[in-house]
Amino acid sequence: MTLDDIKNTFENNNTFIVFAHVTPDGDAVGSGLAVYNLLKDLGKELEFAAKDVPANFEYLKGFDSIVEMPSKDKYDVAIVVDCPDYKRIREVYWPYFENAKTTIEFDHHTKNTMFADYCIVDQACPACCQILSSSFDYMGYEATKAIAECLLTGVITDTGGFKNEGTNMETFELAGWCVNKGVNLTKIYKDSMTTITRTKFEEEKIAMDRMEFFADGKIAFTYILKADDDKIKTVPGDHDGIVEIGRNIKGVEISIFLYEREEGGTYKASLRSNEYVDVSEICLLFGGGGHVRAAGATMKMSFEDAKKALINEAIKNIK
Ligand SMILES: [Mn+2]
Repeated sequence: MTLDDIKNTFENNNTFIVFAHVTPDGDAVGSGLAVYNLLKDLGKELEFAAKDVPANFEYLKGFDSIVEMPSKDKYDVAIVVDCPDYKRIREVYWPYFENAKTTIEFDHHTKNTMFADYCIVDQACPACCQILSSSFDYMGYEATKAIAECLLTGVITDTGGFKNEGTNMETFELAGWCVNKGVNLTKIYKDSMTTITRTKFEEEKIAMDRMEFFADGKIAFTYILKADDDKIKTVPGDHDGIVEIGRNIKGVEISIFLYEREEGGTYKASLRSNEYVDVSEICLLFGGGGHVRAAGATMKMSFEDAKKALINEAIKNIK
């Protein structure tokens, strides 16, 4: 079985590099650090490379060791977590993936391209951290408390605090197991989900103020521009979850949040749905993807074109 091969790969190599998707969220950071801590405990030489990691995950072991760029030229093994295609890790990381002797991926996104030598992919799983938990179990590695904190962080954030579709018995079993291990669920829930930066609060106010509705209130749309970020002095992670504001409004099926990444025409779209629209299909049209109820895409076009294209596609999906 693939996990036996992965265990062999873990045991028989020395240098490892870990990557996750761009603009990492709690599941990406939790997954990356869970693998990092596991391999570190096995005495391996490794790095987890990521950029724009939200500071609210600083309580996780290994957070301070995250590097923006890998320090070696080449690694025996490259591991990609929480990512449907290695092209969705930062472009500067692609060569490290391509030059590794062996590649491994753990993921739960739809339309995963099975891009590694060894792929552990379960689209029905609500968090990559949940896949890692069962994978570690199968391989006979018992997670330490520090690893349990990483796993719980990913599970809490990707399930929206145990409420999103896909949350299942294994999710609660994992949470229960973490609590039993001594993990402080209250603190992790607060740090990863409910406590927000003052700058994020300011962004949310703007996003709420700009909320527009289409298709009889079934589509909610809002946005943040680079000028807003500059004025408020936002930090990585401040845009996370703003799309939920629209989804939580009664009657809304699709919530769209658009934010400007770089001045002059790169926008990140985040989409959420409540009951029947597969937003990953909409995002796929723009080169993105994700999950049935949560997806995103990067759009290189003007703000007006991006807004129009997204709303048009959303309307087509509304019943
Ligand atoms: Mn995830």
